[in-house]
Amino acid sequence: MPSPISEHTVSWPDAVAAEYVAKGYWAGVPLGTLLRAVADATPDALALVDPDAGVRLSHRELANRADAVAGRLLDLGLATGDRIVVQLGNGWEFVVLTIACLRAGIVPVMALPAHRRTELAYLAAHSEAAAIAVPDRMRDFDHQRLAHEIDGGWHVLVAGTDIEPGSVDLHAVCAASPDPASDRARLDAAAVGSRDVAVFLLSGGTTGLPKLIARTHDDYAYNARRSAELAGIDAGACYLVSLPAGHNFPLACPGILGTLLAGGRVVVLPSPEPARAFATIAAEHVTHTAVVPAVAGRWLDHAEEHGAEQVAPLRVLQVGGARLADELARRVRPTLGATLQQVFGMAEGLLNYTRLDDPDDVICTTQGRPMCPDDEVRLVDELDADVPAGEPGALLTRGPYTPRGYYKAAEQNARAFTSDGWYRSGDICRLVEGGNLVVEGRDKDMINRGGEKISAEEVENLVYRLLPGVAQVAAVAMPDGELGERVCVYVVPRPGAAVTLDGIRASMERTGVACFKLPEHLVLVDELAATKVGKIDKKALRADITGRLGRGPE
Ligand code: OOB
Repeated sequence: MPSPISEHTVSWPDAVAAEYVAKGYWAGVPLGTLLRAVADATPDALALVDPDAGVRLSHRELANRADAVAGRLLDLGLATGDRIVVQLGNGWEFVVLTIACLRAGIVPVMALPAHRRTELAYLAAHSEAAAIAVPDRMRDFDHQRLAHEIDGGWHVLVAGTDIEPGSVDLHAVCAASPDPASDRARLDAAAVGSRDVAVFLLSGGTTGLPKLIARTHDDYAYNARRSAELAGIDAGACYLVSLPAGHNFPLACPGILGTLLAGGRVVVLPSPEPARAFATIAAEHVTHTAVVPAVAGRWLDHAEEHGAEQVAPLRVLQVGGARLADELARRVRPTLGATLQQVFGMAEGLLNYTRLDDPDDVICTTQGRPMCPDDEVRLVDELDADVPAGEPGALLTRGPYTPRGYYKAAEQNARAFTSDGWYRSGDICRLVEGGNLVVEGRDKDMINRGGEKISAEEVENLVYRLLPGVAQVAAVAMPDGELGERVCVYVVPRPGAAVTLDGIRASMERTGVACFKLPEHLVLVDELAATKVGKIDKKALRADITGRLGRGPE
């Protein structure tokens, strides 16, 4: 039996929770019920489009499908409170399954398509998952095989055409039901509370493996609804998902959930490749979408080369996940004709947005301000004392959609949260006019590769474990024109050992790790720079690699 989720979560203090309810942030209604109500209000409006699969569902059809799926998951033996690892590509099945889970109170653990054995085995064990949902194959990788090999003692739900014995056919699970009314009655009776956990998001992570962030129905519904307001999403909006849908940004900022809650429609594409994305924006009249800075750059170049007629319907381009260069920001409106919205967010909660009617300077040079009047933000020095106004400091935050701790992680919580519940985001920010934040850097040991977060410690642990010829290793961010940063490893080899980049990458690939974590540059050294207290001096290493790259190939 999996342990009840509530035994391992950290809740908001009662008095604080009561205030969030009184102020209307927490609606007291589970997400699945909120979505069902939208379907009742605008049943015939289009809700979900998957051009690759030729699927177009109205709000009523989507809600009925989700209820049918929820019922079939319960029939399989899953129960309210159980966990299911969701590792699907961007397709209609992801959306239907996620809503089904919200309805039944089964908690999706949002894995990424890039995850491999190491990450999935950990997520399975840590969340005590009862099931996993995967594609049969994706980009030449056999996800179904791996899901069985991990042997989580779990149900393996497979989307695709090649369903092996022992797998559950996800398309059969997602088929329309002959009796939507009774599916619905069964789920309306499901015991899902608004303070219960709705989804598990993965932390970008600075420790060995990603931590699970338990987002409740109340806090996540607010996250999605308020984001929709600030992005100008209403029933007429059409939101394009092209980033991996399990990320917080495309899932609920406002993303899929915020758009559906507003009665709008969602279009899913497998990737943000510009030619396809532009054609889809034209064909489906997409009004809103979200990308990371690296993708924004590719879209701007594409529009400059091929024209921007196709993106005429696009009103708002949200960009977040990593720092957007001011120069790129300034090209968005003139080139794409859309309003830029900078989003500085985190799966742990706090979301900062530039407002659509902010002056261009604010939109182009800041990462916006907190979305909720009761988001608390402090910028502090090494001793946790507030820095003077306008000075850079480490960002701490609390608020109605920022949980007070990670799931089942007491030890990390002691480091990542203060004793009075502030989350240490690890970002170094400056407060500028109008309450806006500018992200200046970070004090966490993480590499931000085009918006995908990689824990340096995780890479280092893998290298130590897999390569006996390595005496010492340090993973650092190496600046990159295209992705912002890539993983670089500094290695002190053992005497006589030959350590190569290819060797490191091959060992990591063999053991099964998300491809984006593989180092892309190796520097062999005799010793690693150390700080006064004897720790590896990452700052010096980052400066060193920046200098080496500036000097060109050796
Ligand atoms: C988003 O969420 P995560 O959890 O993948 O990563 C959070 C971290 C932040 O702490 C910060 O270091 C970085 O990503 N970040 C940004 C940024 N947005 C996120 N750094 C600079 N400028 C920005 N605009 O990345 C995320 C979650 C929800 C919405 C948008 C992004």
